[in-house]
Amino acid sequence: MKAAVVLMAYGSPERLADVPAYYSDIRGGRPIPAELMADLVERYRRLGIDDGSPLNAITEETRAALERELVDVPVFTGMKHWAPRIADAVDRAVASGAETVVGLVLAPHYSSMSIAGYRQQLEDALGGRAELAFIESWHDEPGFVDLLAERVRGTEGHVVFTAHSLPARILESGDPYKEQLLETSQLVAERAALETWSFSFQSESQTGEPWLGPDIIDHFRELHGEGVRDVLVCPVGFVADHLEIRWDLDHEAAEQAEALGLGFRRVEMPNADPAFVQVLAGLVRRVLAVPSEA
Ligand code: FEC
Repeated sequence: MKAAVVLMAYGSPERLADVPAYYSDIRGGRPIPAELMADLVERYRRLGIDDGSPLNAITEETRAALERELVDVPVFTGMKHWAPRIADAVDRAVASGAETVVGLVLAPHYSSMSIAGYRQQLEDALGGRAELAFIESWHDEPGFVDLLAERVRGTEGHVVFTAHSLPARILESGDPYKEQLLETSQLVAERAALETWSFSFQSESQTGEPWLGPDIIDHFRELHGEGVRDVLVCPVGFVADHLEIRWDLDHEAAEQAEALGLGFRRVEMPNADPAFVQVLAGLVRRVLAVPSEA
């Protein structure tokens, strides 16, 4: 049976001039207040995207490494909000002769407001042309937990696990997102034998409704009030360096920590680390029921 992988990522504008079209795609056509647009353009400018988009480059590096690892299963990148689109990746997978398409998202936790959207785009594009093997979530994958545990083990700081916030209304429909995030954090903390850790959300958007909290900025204030003096931030809901890491954490959260007199460090992201690529390859092999070579 011939298979191909559609490796899905959020996607990022390639240059500053792309930001309005990219933001419109994220908003699904809903109007964007001018000040929010200006603010986003400024964040990307300060990130230096005209010299290269970190996320798109890392996604390509990860794709190529995964394809080498899988040997005879081609891997095509599909972005949720930028090019190459998920639909283009699906067309290329089908053209490669795949009878089964594996859908794998570079985000470990399921939510109706994140992974379900990737799945919808993939299913619409596939239109029954091949069998779909979609990996819904991999938040408790032992290799992923080990990889994060390696990065926090032995720290003397208080570990703050983080993930992208979502509108709080997701909890009313029994969405597993928050539960899965706490499970990953708990598993990593146990594996690394951490003495002190907590979880907070980050990167909330201004959409006029309540989002899941606590937000990391408020959380730092609480921790400082409790006597914590050093934090090590470990994002569990993202796997690559991008705007939400390099701006929201390395700039905004770090600035807040400095104002409080809190020592701030962040773990390295998995990016295209060979150990992380092994984790992804294991997920694909399992869903295709191909035995691991290891
Ligand atoms: O580096 C980059 O260029 C892209 C960084 C990036 C990642 C990312 C991941 C997630 N998001 C999730 C949910 C939402 C919801 C909204 C929303 C809005 C934005 C905006 C930008 C943006 N997100 Fe994102 N997200 C990234 C970037 N995200 C830019 C728009 C400006 C802003 O609000 O700051 C609100 C949409 C709306 O207004 O309707 C909801 C979730 C993830 C993690 C899972 C995943 O990676 O798919 C959940 C990376």
